[in-house]
Amino acid sequence: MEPHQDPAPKLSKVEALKEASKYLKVQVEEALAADGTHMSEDAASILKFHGSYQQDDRDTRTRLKKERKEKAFQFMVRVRMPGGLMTAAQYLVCDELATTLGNGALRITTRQEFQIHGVLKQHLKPTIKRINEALMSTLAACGDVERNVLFCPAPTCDPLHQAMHDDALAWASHAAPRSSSYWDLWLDGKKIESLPPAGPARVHTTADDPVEPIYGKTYLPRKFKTAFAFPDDNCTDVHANDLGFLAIVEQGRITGYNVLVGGGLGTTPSAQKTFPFLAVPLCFAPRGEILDVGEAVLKVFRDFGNRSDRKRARLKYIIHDWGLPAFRAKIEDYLGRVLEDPRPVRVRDVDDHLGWCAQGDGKFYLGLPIENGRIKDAGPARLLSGLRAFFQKYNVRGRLTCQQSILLADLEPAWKPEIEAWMREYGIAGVDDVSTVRRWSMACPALPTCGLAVTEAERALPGVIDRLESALATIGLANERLTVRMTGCPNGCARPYNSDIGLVGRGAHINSDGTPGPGKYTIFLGGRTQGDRLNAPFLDYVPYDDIVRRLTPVLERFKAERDHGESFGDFCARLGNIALGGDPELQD
Ligand code: SRM
Ligand code: SF4
Repeated sequence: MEPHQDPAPKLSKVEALKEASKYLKVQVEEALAADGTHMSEDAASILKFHGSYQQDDRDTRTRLKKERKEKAFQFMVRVRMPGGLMTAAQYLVCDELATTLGNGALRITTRQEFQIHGVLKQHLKPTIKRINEALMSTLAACGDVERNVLFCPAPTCDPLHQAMHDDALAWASHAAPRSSSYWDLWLDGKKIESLPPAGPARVHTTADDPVEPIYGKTYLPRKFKTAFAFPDDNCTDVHANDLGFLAIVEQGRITGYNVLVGGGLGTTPSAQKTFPFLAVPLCFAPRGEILDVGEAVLKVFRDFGNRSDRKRARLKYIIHDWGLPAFRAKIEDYLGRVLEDPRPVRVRDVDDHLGWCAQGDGKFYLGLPIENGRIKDAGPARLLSGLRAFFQKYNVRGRLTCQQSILLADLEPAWKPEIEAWMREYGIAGVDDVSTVRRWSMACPALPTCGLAVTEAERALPGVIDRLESALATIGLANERLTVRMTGCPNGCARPYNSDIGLVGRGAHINSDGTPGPGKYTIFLGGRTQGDRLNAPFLDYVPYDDIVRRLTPVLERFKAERDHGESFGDFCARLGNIALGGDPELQD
């Protein structure tokens, strides 16, 4: 279909709010000046652009309602960290804020950021201010803008990692909002840049705005996500992003990138117009042209994305509705030149960067698995205290991965015994202490913080993994690499739709005391660990306690019938979910 716009679409409410915010300011300024524990929905909508979500503690919701009290309002603050990079000092600031003004835990996200939950309204400003003083930011960690830019966090000293680091940071700067509202609201007008200043727009169109030349007054129709990846290490899950840069490596250096477009996983099962989609190759761009091509993609999304129906306001729907050739023609139109065809390259593998790894400069980095990204003290496992002690002692860099783990960089070989003693002292698990299936699993936060959660995820997945570990050991698959990803609703925050086994919250379960229980899940099978194939629904509304029982026969068949070297996801995709005992009604 040719590109077209609905002649007179009724704009969604958020569009009017963005316009009225005067570049992201008015409603938040008023809300911060007012008393009270929370802000209006309108102000909370604009607050997202500043990196914070208004939430409430859902564990106490039913009780408080019965007692006719207001919800336990609190805010989640997301710290933007391109590539998950941080210094020891920055880690310690996040730890201090989580401990003093948050709920006592830090949460590594699937997009290489920290989230601090449980911040009260009166503590929002000191929290965000402190983050900026440590040369980090929360600007655009959420909202209808380019989000945190992902790239390989491995601190490997080679020209490839350095080139990707430079390119990704250049893009992150270029795509950052330019309005000064952020500094006015949180830093009393004192500008602190955590990224290099953005510079002028490069792809000029008549719609360019003097304050926000890329975004304009109403920013993007919806969130927009970018990742950089290597074909032999897709650790950023590049295909799940609106915009992907897949490195083309020739004679030991990155000459450019295959530009991928249209990835996005959010879906509403009751609305057929929504679906998960993996990014497809658009073109090849030499290194020097990625800012132009990226900006053209952002601007086409800005100008043609759906601003009346937020459920359909992602780049993937433009590409689906127009077709890739028409989309590519529009990008060429914005750029004023013809694009080169993509190179015949696809992702081949993923490295989670865990364990001791040589950096290439005589030093090592240590990748620690953090179950579901939650850094907290729990009984003998004192991860929060342990990492604090580590960064107080060693002034080295840290990195966050898209698998919700942390890398400790720049370690001298001679430090290994004392670091291993530190891990024992604080009960911190190394990669050899966790099973393969736990290592490759992820869950989103879901209850009690996420306002959209239907079921548990982060608090429920460890129990599923316990049972899966024993099933896999019995079947003889204990060392099999397969990704298990659970979310508390179909929005896909832990990227369940391209994993080997996806568990997506579908039906709420209410305990006798009125609190929500683990719930029922849709099981998806047949994705790929490499992240470049969607899985398909296998069974729907499976009660939490039945998940592993329903998976066991499929795992047994895999063990008995797999082709040589075949992965679990490939096996499921080859046989199809109906042949594996799946519900035929769920298949298209
Ligand atoms: Fe997400 C909304 C958590 C990565 C798709 N996501 C939310 C909110 C903010 C709920 C809300 O809107 O009120 C969740 C906050 C929960 C909490 O209490 O912390 C939330 N999303 C997360 C995180 C923390 C999950 C995690 O386990 O780490 C991830 C934060 C990443 C970051 O640092 O920015 C997170 N979210 C993702 C991803 C994965 C990715 O980007 O690689 C996706 C799928 C990819 C995509 O965007 O399509 C994702 N989140 C969504 C959606 C569905 C969007 C859509 O197009 O339909 C929503 C709902 C929405 O935006 O309305 C959402
Ligand atoms: Fe919340 Fe759903 Fe995202 Fe989980 S997948 S964090 S429940 S929006």
